[in-house]
Amino acid sequence: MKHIVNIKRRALAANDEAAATLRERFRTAGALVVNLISSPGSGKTTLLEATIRRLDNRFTAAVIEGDVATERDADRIRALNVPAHQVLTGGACHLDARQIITALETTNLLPTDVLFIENVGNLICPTTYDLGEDFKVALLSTTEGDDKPFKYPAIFARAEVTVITKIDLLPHLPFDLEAVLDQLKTLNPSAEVVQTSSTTGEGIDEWIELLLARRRAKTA
Ligand SMILES: Nc1nc2c(ncn2[C@@H]2O[C@H](COP(=O)(O)OP(=O)(O)OP(=O)(O)O)[C@@H](O)[C@H]2O)c(=O)[nH]1
Ligand SMILES: [Mg+2]
Repeated sequence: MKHIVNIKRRALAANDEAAATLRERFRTAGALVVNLISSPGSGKTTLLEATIRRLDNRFTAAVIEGDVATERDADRIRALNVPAHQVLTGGACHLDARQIITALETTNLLPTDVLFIENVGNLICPTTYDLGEDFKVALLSTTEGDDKPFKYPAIFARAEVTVITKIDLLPHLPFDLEAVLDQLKTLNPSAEVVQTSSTTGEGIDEWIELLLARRRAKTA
């Protein structure tokens, strides 16, 4: 058991080193880098599509997609004329910093104003892997249930921003929005919370403005 713990610690230390290299590279490029983390199907790629469609040249975007299999998510982004690189983990439940370095070497993603990294659909594994990002964004969809922040506290405590997605479905679901907001406040009092619907467009401008403000703060 002690042996396994040591191996995990060494892997995380190696990842931190690669993430520091990435962070410097992103700083030089002037790119805001956002690591999107949520369970499968909560709406990460759809939020990126809705964001790109509504951008109106407010910033340039590029995307790194992480999945166990298929190029489907990268293809969805490329269909909107935004550069995208697909990382295939072949089974691993998270992205690591070395995969991001390889993605940057393989595909022209920089310079860009905002680089989105859509992590592998999973609320647990991606949480501890630094990808050199400016901040993590947790997504929680209304269809997942209103008990999830307290059941998966690590990601909601670490994410500087939580996006509650599929807000258009609220009238049809037993989802206690106030209870979720209370849980988020307990886990991370300073986190920003945005409510979005990629179907109706609700909250997408607020999300874009949040990204713009954070990029301005980074490059000021
Ligand atoms: N009603 C509604 N459906 C949504 C919304 N956002 C996403 N969906 C639907 O949710 C499903 C999953 O969306 P994706 O964006 O593929 O989810 P994902 O988080 O990228 O999934 P993985 O990449 O597999 O982890 C799709 O059928 C979307 O159409 C929304 O705001 N409202
Ligand atoms: Mg996706």
